[in-house]
Amino acid sequence: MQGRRYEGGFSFIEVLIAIVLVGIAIASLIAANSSFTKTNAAGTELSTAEFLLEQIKELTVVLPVVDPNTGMSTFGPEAGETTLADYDDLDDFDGAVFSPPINNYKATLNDFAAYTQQITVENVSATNFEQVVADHDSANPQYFFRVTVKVFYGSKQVVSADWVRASYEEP
Ligand SMILES: [Ca+2]
Ligand SMILES: [Ca+2]
Repeated sequence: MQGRRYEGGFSFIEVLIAIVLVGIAIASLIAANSSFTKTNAAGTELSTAEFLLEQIKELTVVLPVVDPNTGMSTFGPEAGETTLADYDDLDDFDGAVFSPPINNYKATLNDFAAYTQQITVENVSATNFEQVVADHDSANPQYFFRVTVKVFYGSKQVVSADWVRASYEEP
């Protein structure tokens, strides 16, 4: 009796089980592929945002912390500095929003128009960089500046980084 079962080939139940197993395998392959695609897209978004953050860092790191002409008398763009091309010190970038983003030569990157760079420059306490103090406070001058750059994809923040720079200019 046992021999006969194998001679007769696969039973209907066996074929059904095989079909179900193959179906499950295909479905999980498709699911794995789609989650890989999603992960990959998130990776591209992250590396693009990090690149755009780095552009701001490279652009501002070569600029003096306070204006070469007016020193600490103005926080933000000086009078007459109305466009990005005029910005010549770090605090000129306080509150700047670039959408489309810019590169380290101040050129607009239209290919990344979905991204936005947002920059904040703040005076921080010399003894605690987490403590924000008044901008260019002449009564209690602080020489440390914290730069925060956030990069958004649409309205979603993708990356954020901050660093501290010091000015040794007289207030
Ligand atoms: Ca300036
Ligand atoms: Ca300035």
